[in-house]
Amino acid sequence: MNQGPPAPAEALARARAAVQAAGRIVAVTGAGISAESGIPTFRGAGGLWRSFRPEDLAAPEAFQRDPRTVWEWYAWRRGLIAACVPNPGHDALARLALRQGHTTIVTQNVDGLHTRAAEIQAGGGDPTPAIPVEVHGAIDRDLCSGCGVRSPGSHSIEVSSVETLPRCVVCDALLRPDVIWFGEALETRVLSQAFSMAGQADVCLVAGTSALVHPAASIPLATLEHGGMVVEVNMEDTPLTRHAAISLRGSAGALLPALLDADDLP
Ligand code: BJW
Ligand code: ZN
Repeated sequence: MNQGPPAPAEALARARAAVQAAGRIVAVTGAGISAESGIPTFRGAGGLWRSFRPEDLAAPEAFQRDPRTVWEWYAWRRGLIAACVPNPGHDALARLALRQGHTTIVTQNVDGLHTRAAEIQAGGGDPTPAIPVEVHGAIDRDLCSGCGVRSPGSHSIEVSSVETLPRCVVCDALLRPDVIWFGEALETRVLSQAFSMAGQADVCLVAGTSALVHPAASIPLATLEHGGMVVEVNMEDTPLTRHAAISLRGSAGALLPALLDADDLP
């Protein structure tokens, strides 16, 4: 994988100093942090939206029109994600949250890799401080399209016809993956928690997101309004870059350990 140009040492040193001095930190992550685990991003070269149309797969109207095709895509992604493991970027964030105590991880990702990293890095201890706020849901969970009940998702979904798709045991309506599609509201409690944490943070560390999808893309702005700073880790510029006090260009898997793993950090 192209790791991009090396991050200038001076920017990295400034970012490390900012993290070190911060009382509260919020980390906002996107698909780029899981790219090095083998999970495709959405936009850019090799992104899912290069091969699939979001309006056919990630919209409630698509599910109403053709639930079989939507389930086919999500069953494929569930299998792909289940075979992936957290990478050094997830691990470094989990270690920071576990040792610092005032770090919140907010992720747009539905892949569950932050949670798996938290469990691994906690090493049998309590992973709770590193369990993320998942603003776009979780691909491994089902949501009833009728009564809204949630249940663990299956990995053996028969997608050959609508008749074989999973149904709710309570109301018999079709189940769907418990993720947020375009045009759907994010869960109020979850979104408030994300904005509240960002609004109290001294540093908002934004890693691997194109910062194009709202309202998640606005979460770092709450840190700026509070007087904190944004540190961005990405392979390329995004709409957030002009708001970032420090931009580190390169891969999250290389940069996050370099930024966060140090004996002298909190
Ligand atoms: C690396 C790297 C490496 C690569 N290291 N970096 C305001 C303005 C304009 C539009 C809107 C607006 N407000 C709302 C909208 C509409 C819409 C929207 O934002 N559209 C824009 C795209 C134009 N938003 C919505 O519809 C949202 N709902 C909503 O607003 O509801 C309002 C409402 C209120 C009340 C009642 C009813 C409605 C919902 C958005 C849901 C998004 N869903 C998806 C799919 C989730 C399920 C699934 O996975 O299947 O979420 S779309 C997809 O995009 C997914 C992601 O979470 C999300 C963000 O993508 P992300 O994570 O940023 O990934 P990429 O691929 O875009 O970027 C990867 C980045 O990583 C790149 O920058 C790379 O450079 C970088 N990278 N490798 C570091 N190794
Ligand atoms: Zn139901």
